[in-house]
Amino acid sequence: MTDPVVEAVFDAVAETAPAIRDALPGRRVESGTENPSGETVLAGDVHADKLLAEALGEVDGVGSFVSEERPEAVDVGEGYAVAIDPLDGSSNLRSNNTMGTVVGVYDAALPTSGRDLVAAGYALYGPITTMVVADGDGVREEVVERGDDGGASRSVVVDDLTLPDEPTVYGFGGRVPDWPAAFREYAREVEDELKLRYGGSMVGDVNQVVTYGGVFAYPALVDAPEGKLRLSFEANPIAYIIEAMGGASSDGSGSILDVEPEGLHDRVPLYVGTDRLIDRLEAALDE
Ligand code: FDP
Repeated sequence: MTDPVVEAVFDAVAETAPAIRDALPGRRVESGTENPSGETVLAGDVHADKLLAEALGEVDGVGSFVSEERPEAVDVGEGYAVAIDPLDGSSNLRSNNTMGTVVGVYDAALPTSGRDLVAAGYALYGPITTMVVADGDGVREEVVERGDDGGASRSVVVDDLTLPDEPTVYGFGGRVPDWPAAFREYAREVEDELKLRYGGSMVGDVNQVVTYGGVFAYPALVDAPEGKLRLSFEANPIAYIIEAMGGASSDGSGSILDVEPEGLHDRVPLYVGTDRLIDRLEAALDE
């Protein structure tokens, strides 16, 4: 049975999505601040973070709001810890390309492992606003539309989402010269088998894999063995969704969901997709 708190969390994310989109045109500029990972924050990131903090802070059963843009968790009551990447792929704001909001609902205070997730999802601000939600009932794709009352409506368009049997696409982040040799070799093989789909926002690129099957990676880099993506806000929620769809996730040696974090803003290499492609990746990195 659907957890009513999880439902309320995704209602709040859906209600916020039209306002996040509406505010983007005037917020393509730098905000003048850096986030806890040392990245320049755009005005769009700050605004999305503020709207989501307000909406999620009001959900009964949410105990803390934890954001990629904030150094500490914000205590908002008793219950789940909701971790948010408010505007994933926000460097696409200048070039007007896809972005999204990533959400993880943890039944434990953060930092904790992805095994404590009870649900995860993302909103995708593409030509259509969609939301992919994974919980105890499976994985669904929904379309989010503005409601007559100024809020939003959610309609399920695909129930019981699973990864296609035959993989079609791949998307790998980072610069090729910065990839370790073993990953470069794996990528060369994959290039012969699949089509490149890379747009520079994790949510958009993962949604290509969700739709067509394949593999997405932001790998370990030679000078950044932890890669770029944040475990609690990005990697865990995406790994939870892909595993719930019958796919696999990895940090290079095992499921992302088994990674034990040391800090709230830990980074981790992320490899997700069709299980046999992830098995091959782990074998290639192990050689
Ligand atoms: P962004 O910095 O634009 O927010 O971690 C965030 C992220 O985008 C991911 O969405 C994306 O996959 C990755 O970084 C892109 O990084 P590169 O610009 O280094 O390719």
